[in-house]
Amino acid sequence: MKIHWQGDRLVVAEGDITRFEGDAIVNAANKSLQGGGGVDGAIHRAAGPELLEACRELRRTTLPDGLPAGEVVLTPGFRLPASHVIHTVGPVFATSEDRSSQLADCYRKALQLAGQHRFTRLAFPAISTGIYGYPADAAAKIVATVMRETLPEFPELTVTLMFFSKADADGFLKNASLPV
Ligand code: AR6
Repeated sequence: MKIHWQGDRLVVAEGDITRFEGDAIVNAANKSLQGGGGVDGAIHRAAGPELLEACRELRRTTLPDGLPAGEVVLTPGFRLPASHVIHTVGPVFATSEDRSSQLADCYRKALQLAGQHRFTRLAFPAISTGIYGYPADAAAKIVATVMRETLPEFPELTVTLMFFSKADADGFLKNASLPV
């Protein structure tokens, strides 16, 4: 599944992000950076205990209070096929407050970090749309906007949006309003 946009630089795929071979995968982590369920748990299991140790080292040094929503931090990928993990924390969905800018920040700052490191292949999961409850249709529109705005700044980067099911990938394509 490909969106022919920006010269095939945005790919929509179905699969397990822990199998992605590239410079980095993005982890939908939580503030503690100590692992969790969902894609975070899968990434920690596949990367091995060295990843948790690297995250603990971040907590001991640069991030004593944890990683705020919308921020990003880089670690090696250890036993993953991907060389690095960009950890980010999506917003917990709330009807009482618009947290779309935090979700946009996760994607934008991950792209910027990848660009700074001259990465060429990066994969994202559907941040916040699982345990954190963000509606997938609203998230799709935010992701599409960030990609449209930010990807042109990093011409060497190819981005894969990795959905866990075909239904999720199809839902994204329906809501994203990107040219197919
Ligand atoms: N590959 C690709 N996508 C996946 C995988 C996988 N291996 N596993 C799950 N997904 P979630 P969140 C999809 O809940 O909503 C953790 O406990 C899943 O189907 O992983 O940001 C953290 O520690 C969904 O579409 O992340 C936090 O506490 C998407 O990934 C909290 O969950 C995101 O679902 C973060 O919640």
